[in-house]
Amino acid sequence: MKQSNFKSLEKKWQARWEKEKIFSVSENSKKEKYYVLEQFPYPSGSGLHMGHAFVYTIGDIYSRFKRLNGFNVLHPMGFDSLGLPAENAAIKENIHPKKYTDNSIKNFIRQQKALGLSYDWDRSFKTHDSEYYKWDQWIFLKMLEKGLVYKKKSPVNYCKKCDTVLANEQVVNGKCWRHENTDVQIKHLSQWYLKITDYADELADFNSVKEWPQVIKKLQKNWIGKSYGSEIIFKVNNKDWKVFTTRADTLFGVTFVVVSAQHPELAGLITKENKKDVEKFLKNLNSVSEENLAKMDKEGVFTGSYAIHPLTGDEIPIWAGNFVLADYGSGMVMAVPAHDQRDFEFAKKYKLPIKQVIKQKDEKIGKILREAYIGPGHLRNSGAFDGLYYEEAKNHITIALKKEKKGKKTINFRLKDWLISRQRYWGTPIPIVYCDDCGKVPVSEKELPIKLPDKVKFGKGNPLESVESWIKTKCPKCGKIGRRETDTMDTFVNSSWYFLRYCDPNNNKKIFDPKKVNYWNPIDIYVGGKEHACMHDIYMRFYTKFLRDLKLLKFDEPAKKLFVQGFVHGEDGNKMSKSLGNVVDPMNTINQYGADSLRLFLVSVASPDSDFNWSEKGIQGSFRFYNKFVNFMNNIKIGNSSKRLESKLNKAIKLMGEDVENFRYNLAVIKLRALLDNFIEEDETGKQDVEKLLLITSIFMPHICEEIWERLGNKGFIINAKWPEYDEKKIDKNLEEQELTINKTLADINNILNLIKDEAKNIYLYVLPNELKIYDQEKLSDKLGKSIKVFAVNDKNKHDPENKSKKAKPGRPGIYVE
Ligand code: ANZ
Ligand code: ZN
Ligand code: ZN
Repeated sequence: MKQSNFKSLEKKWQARWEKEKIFSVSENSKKEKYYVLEQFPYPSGSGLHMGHAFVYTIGDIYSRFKRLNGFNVLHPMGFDSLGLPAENAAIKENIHPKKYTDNSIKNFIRQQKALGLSYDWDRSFKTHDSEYYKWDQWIFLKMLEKGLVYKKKSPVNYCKKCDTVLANEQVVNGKCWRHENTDVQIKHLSQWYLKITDYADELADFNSVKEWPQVIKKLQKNWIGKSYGSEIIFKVNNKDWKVFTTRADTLFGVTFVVVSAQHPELAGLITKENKKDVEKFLKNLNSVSEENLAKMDKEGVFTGSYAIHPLTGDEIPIWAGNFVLADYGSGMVMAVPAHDQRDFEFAKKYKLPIKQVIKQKDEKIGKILREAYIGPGHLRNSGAFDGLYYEEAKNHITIALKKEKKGKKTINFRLKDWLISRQRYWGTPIPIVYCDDCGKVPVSEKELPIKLPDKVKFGKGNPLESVESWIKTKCPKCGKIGRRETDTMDTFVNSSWYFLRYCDPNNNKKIFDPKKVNYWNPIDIYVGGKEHACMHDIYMRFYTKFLRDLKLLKFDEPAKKLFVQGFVHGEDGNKMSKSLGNVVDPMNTINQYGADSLRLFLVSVASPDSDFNWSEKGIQGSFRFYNKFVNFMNNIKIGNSSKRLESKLNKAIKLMGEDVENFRYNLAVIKLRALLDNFIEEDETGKQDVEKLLLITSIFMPHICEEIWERLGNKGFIINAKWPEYDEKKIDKNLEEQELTINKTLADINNILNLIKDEAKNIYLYVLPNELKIYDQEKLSDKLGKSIKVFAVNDKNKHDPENKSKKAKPGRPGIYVE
């Protein structure tokens, strides 16, 4: 076997894995199940990029590790193939999105196979297959049945470039998530929503996803934004206007209320005298995103109306303001300028009264506030509640309000319902028919799937709107001709439940067999990107809870553990991008160095959860290791292993197992490299020990290990063998400690050499007499590349002009250089 034939060798093993369906699994197994999943890709025309190769390698190593450790491992792959990028790309290249997508998927599969990924390909599917999206539609109908789907007209985010509306989650700093330079516009449109907020409380509870990374939980927590507070009623012209506040204790400090400039009932508050002013204000208003609420200039205008304070009965002026969100709480706030900075700025600007109701420590009465006081304190200026500590007062005041039916405790969420309407072609059709007589009518389950029509014209607007023959259909209720909904669903709908379909991918009677799904799920380890924290990761949790409530699932959360991988940047440290010319194509690398070397390189630079830069030197280093490994195996002399090697091997098996289990692949690779050197240093090695080395290497470099495994006379695949057990008794602790001591000493010497800029010719070590046998003069000189003389401290003939031997301590020799 020559080193250079890695190409044919990798192809050979990929073909054999495929032919013998090595990675296909079933529920009928005595082994314990384990579900490893990497987020499935959107199959773009440009094929696999290095980031994909990285994520899949991370999952693949884990999957192989668990298999070798005796688990029944499900490791599937599919394609998230609906969505706007495919439609845009197809338009650009003037081919049909279906053709474009199918071609891309073929290419993707070829590349994934070239990486040696251990997928059960029989379970693969693509979401643009109507046999898949049929079940998106089915879930939609089920949600509709349970009151979790509605259509409403409201101000929505719209991206000109995407030519469609966006979900709240898809707006980042006021810009489109796909078009970083495009401001999102506000349009008033009637759109379909999924009521994810019904699950807000459960989604904000992370007890059953304790093992998810802290960062993800924190991002989700902020996004869901659970606030405990009170709802307080202010009467306006005898109508109830509610406000949401987290500071009921400041109720007596309210000096005005502010209603959102976008509030649908604002018009009813504007008096004749103020109409002109308000209109002028509204005309000049810019749309506000939540993130810059704190920074922006607070502006407003008096409406002319007054609200009645629920406890004092005072008349409180009502203003319209740009810093109040229409869709948070009730869209109106009670303003307490003394204790809220936004209100403070507003009051200063419009010369509104400021009334302090929380006493500051060491407060000088009458001192003018320079900014709002938001700290703790006791109440004052608050009637019967004076003297109460503010936290307590929240409760007391709310209870008092409740007695008079003027308020109550409540919880508010920042999370909004999920806007799923998209005015584009390449998505799941929404199964609704509009009938003049019956209104919005759901299609019956029997009619599913509502397939996308093939023949459409791309150009301006939603292509579906032009397909009259598809739009015109019988009303499912009365049979008269009605019109199909032309909005399609957000693609995140497709990925919200795909992990379940892998468990029963070909079921054409049901969404899936619950028995199969409940066997494999929840996912044991889910590998994916941090950017999905507040989108896919939350949607998937929502769908899981909904399907559980339909009694289809027996678990509450989709994944026990989530592993968030880092980014692979270009050699220059920038994000890989065509315009920077720093893109490295995994296929080129595979052709040049082989998949085994690429896989090894991807996990050896850094811990897989941190970012790292591509490095040509690095991949060459991995390739060198590969060749060293092959060389060693080619020239191996089978015999008996030394005690030293056995110690090294057992220790490596133990530690590498722990490293891999905890995703410290980079540390495992360091140990693997050292272990190979230990093997190479020996004259001969036991056959079983070589096999153990192969087994632990095979999770990183599966192809070459299968090859050598077979050559050593093993029947069957290495992936069907067992991860070696280690024998603690064979680990020689003394030896390990001695080597550690020697390495420390060498590091000390190197430090000294660095200090004196390496001009030394001779190095002398003074060691305690009982340690003399540890410090092998020859080996040390070899390792350092300089001559070293070792003396016992009590050696009368030693050369020691500066009396450094006095400095020797156990495990820490005295050092002299000249
Ligand atoms: C009075 C008050 C006094 C407030 C005070 C704060 C400090 P979180 O924690 O994010 O839930 N608020 C309520 N509805 C709002 C809306 N639609 N747009 C903008 N702000 C709104 O914030 C709750 C607080 O945000 C509420 O408590 C309210 O101001 C404001 F010294 O009420 B507070
Ligand atoms: Zn966009
Ligand atoms: Zn009808």
